[in-house]
Amino acid sequence: MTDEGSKAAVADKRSALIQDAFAVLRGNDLGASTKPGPSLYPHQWSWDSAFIAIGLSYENADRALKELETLFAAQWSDGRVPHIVFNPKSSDYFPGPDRWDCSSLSKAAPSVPATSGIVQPPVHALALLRVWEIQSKNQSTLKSRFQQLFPKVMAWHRYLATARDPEKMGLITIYHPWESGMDNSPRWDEPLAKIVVGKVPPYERRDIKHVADPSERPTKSEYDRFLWLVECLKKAKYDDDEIYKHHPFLVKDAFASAIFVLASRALGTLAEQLDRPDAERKEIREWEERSRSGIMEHAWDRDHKLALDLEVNAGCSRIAVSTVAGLAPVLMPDLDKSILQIVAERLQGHDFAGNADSKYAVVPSTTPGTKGYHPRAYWRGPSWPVVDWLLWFGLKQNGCATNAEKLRAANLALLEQPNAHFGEYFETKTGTQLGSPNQSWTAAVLIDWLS
Ligand code: 2M8
Repeated sequence: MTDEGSKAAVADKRSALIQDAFAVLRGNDLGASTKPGPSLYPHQWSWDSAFIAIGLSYENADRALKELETLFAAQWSDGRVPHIVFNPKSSDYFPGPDRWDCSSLSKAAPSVPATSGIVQPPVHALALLRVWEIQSKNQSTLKSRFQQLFPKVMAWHRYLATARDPEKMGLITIYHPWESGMDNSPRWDEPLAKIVVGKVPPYERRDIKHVADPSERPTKSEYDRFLWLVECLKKAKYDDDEIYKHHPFLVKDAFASAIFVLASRALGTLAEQLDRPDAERKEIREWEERSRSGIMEHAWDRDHKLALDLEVNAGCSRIAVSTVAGLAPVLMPDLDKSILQIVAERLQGHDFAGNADSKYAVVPSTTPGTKGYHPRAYWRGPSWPVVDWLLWFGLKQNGCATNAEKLRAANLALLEQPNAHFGEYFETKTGTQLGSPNQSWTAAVLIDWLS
């Protein structure tokens, strides 16, 4: 085949893949929101919907905004955005709305729709800005919808900057591994091991019925801990002050905090575009700056060359585990050049994308060989394309175009494999698709990468 011919073949293959990705999003469409996966995840998930909105915005701005509007319609009156908004038509997920019991325990929770009582990483402002930019030609028509969403996203950031950071360290405290989005990461093994599990009401797991190999999912003992933490949050009636007094799992999440920096920058840009008052812009700048310094001062570990999480209940000591979350500084815009160089080298090095055993130069969720590493288990080793998308975005915005392109190319090669099926995650050694196939956020980031 000539050069021209092979270029055209690649272009054809990619445009077919984009169409397949849109078909995944349509297949998971619940009408006004999108489920993360066809059967494993039947409700709306907070950070999934942000990525999904980005993907949708290439085809349908109205539907992309609807995705975020639906999520924010379920926002609590204290500003928190719940990690799950339950789809009343599905009962095939555990823990469901009855187990969370939010609206009867907390006045801040909406009674309809039913939601969970915890949060996920705050990528939403970044998504909103991307939708705004992707739809640059339709901004005047769409502006009023952005104006309506804006104060809700402000309230969300304010909640995180206050209730979730009472120490004003610039680092967001999470109450549950599910809040990190990296549920079963070895990042949480140490704090979880210290928890004395009390009486957990009986339960039946649904997740293990929906995956080919249940051993890839969290173990029974991990699930008991997850559910015990839910019981503790219920006992505190989801009240942040109460939770802070006694909760057995309080961790300053470095990755979520870096996302907060990135998202606050995006929110600031939107504030300008939407002519928001100066006082709001100032508040946003303060959030960004406080978290930026907090990460470098408290989480950045010079010896490990990684940002580490802090265990509040252990005097804010650092949890030294080598996972993808340690690369968090790269998500912060205008990162100091010397730190950027260190993090970019770490990212491309043997602990991460440069691992000699990997089939594609994608980033493992946990460094191979680390205590708690498992090549096929949930957040313990496999690579998540959506996380690589965030790292790619961080590299790009910090001027590391070549490294960013390497990461994008590796992910595209992975996702173009005939058996990739828009997998939720992938084994790095073999490139095997794991978890749920047709995962919405994988389709969404592929659309963004190829559009
Ligand atoms: C996974 O989390 C849920 C609990 O929230 C689960 O395991 O059931 C995580 O990968 C999380 O980051 C993601 O948002 C969710 C849906 O894709 O699945």
